[in-house]
Amino acid sequence: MTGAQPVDKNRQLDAARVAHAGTRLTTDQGIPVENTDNSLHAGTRGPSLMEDFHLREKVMRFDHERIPERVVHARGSGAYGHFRVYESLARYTRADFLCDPAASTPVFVRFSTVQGPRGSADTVRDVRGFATKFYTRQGNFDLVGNNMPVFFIQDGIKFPDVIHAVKPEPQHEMPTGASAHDSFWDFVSLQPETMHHVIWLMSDRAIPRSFRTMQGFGVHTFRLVNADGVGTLVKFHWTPVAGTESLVWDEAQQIAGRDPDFNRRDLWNAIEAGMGPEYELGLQIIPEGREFDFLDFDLLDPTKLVPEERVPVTPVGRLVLDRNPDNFFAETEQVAFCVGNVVPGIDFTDDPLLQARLFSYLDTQLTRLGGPNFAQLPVNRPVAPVHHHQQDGFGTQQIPTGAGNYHPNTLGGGCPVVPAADGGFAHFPERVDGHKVRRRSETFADHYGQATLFWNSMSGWERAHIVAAYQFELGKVTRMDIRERMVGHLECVDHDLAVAVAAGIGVDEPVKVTDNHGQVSPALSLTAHPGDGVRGRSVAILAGPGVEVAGVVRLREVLSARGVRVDLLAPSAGQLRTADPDSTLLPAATAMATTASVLYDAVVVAGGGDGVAALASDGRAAHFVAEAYKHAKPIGALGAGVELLRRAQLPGADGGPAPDGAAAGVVLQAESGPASADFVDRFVAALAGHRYFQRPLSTVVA
Ligand code: HDE
Repeated sequence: MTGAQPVDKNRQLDAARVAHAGTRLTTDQGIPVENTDNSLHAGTRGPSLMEDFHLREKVMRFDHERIPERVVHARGSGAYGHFRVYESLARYTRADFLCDPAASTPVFVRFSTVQGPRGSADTVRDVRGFATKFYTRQGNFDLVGNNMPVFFIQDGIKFPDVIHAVKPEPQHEMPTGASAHDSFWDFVSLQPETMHHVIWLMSDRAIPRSFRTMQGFGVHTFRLVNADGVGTLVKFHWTPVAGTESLVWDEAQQIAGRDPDFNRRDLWNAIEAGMGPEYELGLQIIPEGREFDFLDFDLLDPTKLVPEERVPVTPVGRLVLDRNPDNFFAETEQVAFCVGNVVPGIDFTDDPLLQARLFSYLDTQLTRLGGPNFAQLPVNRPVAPVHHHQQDGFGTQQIPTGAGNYHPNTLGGGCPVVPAADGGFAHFPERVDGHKVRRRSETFADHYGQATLFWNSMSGWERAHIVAAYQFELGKVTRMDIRERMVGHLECVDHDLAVAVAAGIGVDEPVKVTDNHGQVSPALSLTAHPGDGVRGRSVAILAGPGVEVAGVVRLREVLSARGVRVDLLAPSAGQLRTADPDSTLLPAATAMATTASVLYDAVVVAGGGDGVAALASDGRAAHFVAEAYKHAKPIGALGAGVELLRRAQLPGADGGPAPDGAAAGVVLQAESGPASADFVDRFVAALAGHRYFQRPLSTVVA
């Protein structure tokens, strides 16, 4: 402990907040401006004058608005929140914020994609960053993780290679926000250690429905150290309270065009609606003495996870995100995460990827944020007091006072002091010896076993999506030798997987060379984390003029009360004419043309003969329903609304024999009138189920 009192990060930020309400326009120097619409020129048609300091300052400031974007993770969205540990973890760590269940630690979290630039779409197939800055009383702790528990490479020296390969190709800077191109797969096919992470990337984990519904992982093995100096190895896990949910690929691609800000908007809106996301922090705890218990992989190898069935995840605390930033640039863009920001009680391991990161994050901020004083930016500033003899440089915002800017000193009263005992960060005195070598450990040698474990642990629909993703990505690779090499690697993962992928990309069926080890880790499936209901989902109610109000109102009430966003969509915007006397009960409708089924989690067709006839005569409504069905989403229909499902040609909706699974997630009420309690219950249950991949064709098109 530093002895510091807790400081509210939000209050600290007040010092930097500027409000313009009631103010007058000035220059940067505070000089009142007389006119900002016309530059100063000699005569109304004459040349501009050099002395126009307002023009020159205004344009100069504009010219320099951009700073270099992050070389990776450029596209991001941030939010503030707080974290609290459930019970003291003093047994394992002396990190104050992990030992005090009464302490609420302020945090800033930034979610991101990796490949695309700042303005790229949210829903591309990619890894998502999940970086958390804890402003603890002992200084900042940055947990800079991803939404997948493993990484592409084992050694940080390969990071520039994997990133060059996945980023747009240098000759033409294409493609944006995609790994489906030659250079990525060329690299991957030559670097077998990538196989485990790549199969995660081909899974639906790479297209999360929302930042609210994805897991986070610290990836590396870290070390906690308690007050007695005893170390414990840990893996960090974030588990979303809302459950793990993803989009389907066809939908993700469409959203990239319809609403490239889909995930960012979802996070912002959820927080504005008071329904910010929550995540549970969990630890896989491995005593130092058990480091070598895992004979099939090395805890220092970041391409490997520790199966939860072998070391369970212990829930230790909860993170809540509840406040949007005031300004995107000042906060979300300027936040600087550094893997080396750890507090006493949290330490590193010799994972060679982690070790390289310890250099990179500090270094990259110099270019991105223009100098060494980035820790003084409001979003980066610790709530713990900061005192040292580091000084000067671009953009310093502090005014050090007094003498003695060195240590030791007497001119400054010896301050700031380094106390002989207590408190300071002491690195874990791990014993190290060995020869200087550029070689990987033999214990890092297996590149396929955990890719097989992941494949074995998937449900049927998850496997179908993985095969389709490999086919899509490799199908875009122009070089046949790269496709063939990849099928060779997949054969080492699983024969059926390799055969299925090869069949879609024009590569000969591979000869069986490997026996699948048959091991499974159920926790790896998306289905393992079902979440806590329907909060945060969105439902479109389709209605036309002549809609039966009674059907819609109750459903809307129940859904809204459960935190579901309900939008009324109609052929044209505005107040709908209704079949009932009380039309005021309906909100103004949004025009269907301005939105799409891919932007909703579910759709309900309202009843009322005239209304449904109007919808049926507008091709968009049937398309809306058919597309939602294809994407395996819950569908409801009330009274005459059932007719639209027939128009949309949903399997079985014409009254004929329904193929197996066709009715899954489809909730109907044949009678007109109010939505019955039974209908509402069944629809809410269907909505909680999220997707119905047992429907015929859905896994193929998705
Ligand atoms: Fe990063 N990474 N990374 N990374 N990373 C950056 O830092 C780097 C790695 C991750 O929202 C950069 O400030 C190297 C693993 C996230 O601001 C840069 C290596 C994991 C973010 C950098 C890795 C990550 C970054 C770019 C291999 C998951 C976004 C700008 C040794 C555990 C943080 C910046 C934010 C950002 C380097 C590997 C996650 C260049 C050299 C493994 C979430 O410093």
